[in-house]
Amino acid sequence: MTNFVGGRFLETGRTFTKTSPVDGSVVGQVHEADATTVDEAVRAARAALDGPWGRSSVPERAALLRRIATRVEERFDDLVRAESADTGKPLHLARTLDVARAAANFRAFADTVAAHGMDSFLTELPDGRRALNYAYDKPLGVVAVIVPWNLPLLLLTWKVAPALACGNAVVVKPSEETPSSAALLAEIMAEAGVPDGVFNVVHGFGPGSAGEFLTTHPGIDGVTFTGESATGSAIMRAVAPRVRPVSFELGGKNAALVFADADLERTVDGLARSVFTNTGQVCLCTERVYVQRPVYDEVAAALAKRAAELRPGRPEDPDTTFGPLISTGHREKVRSYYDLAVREGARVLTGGGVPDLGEDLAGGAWIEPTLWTGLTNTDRVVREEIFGPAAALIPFDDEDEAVRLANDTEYGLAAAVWTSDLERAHRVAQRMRVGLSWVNTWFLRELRAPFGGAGLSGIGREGGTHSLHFYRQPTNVCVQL
Ligand code: NAD
Ligand code: 6OD
Repeated sequence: MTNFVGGRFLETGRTFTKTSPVDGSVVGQVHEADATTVDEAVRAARAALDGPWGRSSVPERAALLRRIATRVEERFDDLVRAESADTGKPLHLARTLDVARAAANFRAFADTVAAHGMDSFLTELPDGRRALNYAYDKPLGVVAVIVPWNLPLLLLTWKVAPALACGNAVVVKPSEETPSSAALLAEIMAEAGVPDGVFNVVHGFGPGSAGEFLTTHPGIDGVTFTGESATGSAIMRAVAPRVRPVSFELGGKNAALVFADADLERTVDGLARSVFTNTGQVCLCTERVYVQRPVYDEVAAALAKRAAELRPGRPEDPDTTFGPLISTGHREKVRSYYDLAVREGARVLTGGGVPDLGEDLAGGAWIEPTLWTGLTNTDRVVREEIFGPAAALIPFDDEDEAVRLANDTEYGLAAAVWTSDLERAHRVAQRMRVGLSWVNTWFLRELRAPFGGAGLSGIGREGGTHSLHFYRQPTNVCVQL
């Protein structure tokens, strides 16, 4: 896999090996961008902004985004295979979640930008002077886009689509764990007619590699980042000397609140999805399940049954419902939390270890879906983000206690409230200190709604016009009449 700079596919002479988390086999060699390559990418982006792209109109850009979406759909199966090869996720998940959303992201932001107007004011001063004030939108400029490995294409396009819609040029750094779909997207961009330099891809790692070279480059005008909170903090420090804006979607330690009046079948179904989807590697996944005491045992038993029914296996097997973690390195982190939970006094309801899936998959990053009881909010496994298929079930007695427990975290990304009491649903959803509260559902997305987090979970909001706020610089023009 090569870098994509100024419309050219670039080898760098230094490669790293991407391996499959399914069985440890080689997926491919990736050309790591050095400081010179990153510099070329930033310069190519700047040159694009100084050329015709910098004067492009909103209808032209909206049409381009729709062409990209169409091309994504035409190369749908290639993208599904690439995404699944890097992550090990079941093909059907890559199809229905990741790649479907990539096309949807481009269409959604084509619509959003086309419908978006600008502020204007007729100013009338007491001394009789009158003026027309309007806000003229300019792009932010050269935007660094840095994304993680869990939903690689979904998260990358969620940023690139609004950035291009607003007329920016981007330098994208995908995760070192998931270079393949970004490499394919570079081909798609060229095929769709995106001008040279508008979309650039540099591969590599974070510190001492492409990530750091990009965030410390003086030519970037802002950074949009999705990943760990600690990485966000490092990126803030990197851009601080030049005071560049950042947009951050960071980690989570999301709570589900299950009230005794909930439809329990639907609730357990939703909980199973929210704890185990993508092997728990979605920032929105539930890792804390607070259950009202009268239904606690019933919910715990039903959820454990759902965990036991998950079927690990190769991504192309239609019966597979559960993939591996992203890497054996990440598995070590998740496993250390499994061990810590036991030391902290957890009762392991199900899972808790590494499964034996036979010789064929022995080189993979497999882990068991896991549920614990017996933990409290003071335990580290209940406070720190694990980013794996594991959750602690904790009982509560009344609404106030549930809200207090759920909000007792430094994170603030998402919550899910399960209840059939309409007033309670709204009341509790609004009391959650998060960017997004779901009621009786999970990961149901409206792409125009604000998306983001409070506290350690991020800075800013994405989605619809909220994304436009980061990627545009409104300039006030005041005309005396
Ligand atoms: P990560 O922070 O380790 O890496 C994310 C990206 O940042 C990668 O491309 C990596 O190479 C790069 N990077 C790492 N250090 C860097 C540095 N010092 N400078 C510049 N770039 C650097 O995150 P990850 O392990 O890839 O992803 C998992 C994390 O992402 C979890 O914490 C998860 O909650 C979070 N996440 C959040 C959201 C959200 O929307 N809030 C979405 C997905 C994932
Ligand atoms: O759905 C989205 O738009 C989004 N940003 C999801 C993030 C998922 C985190 O892993």
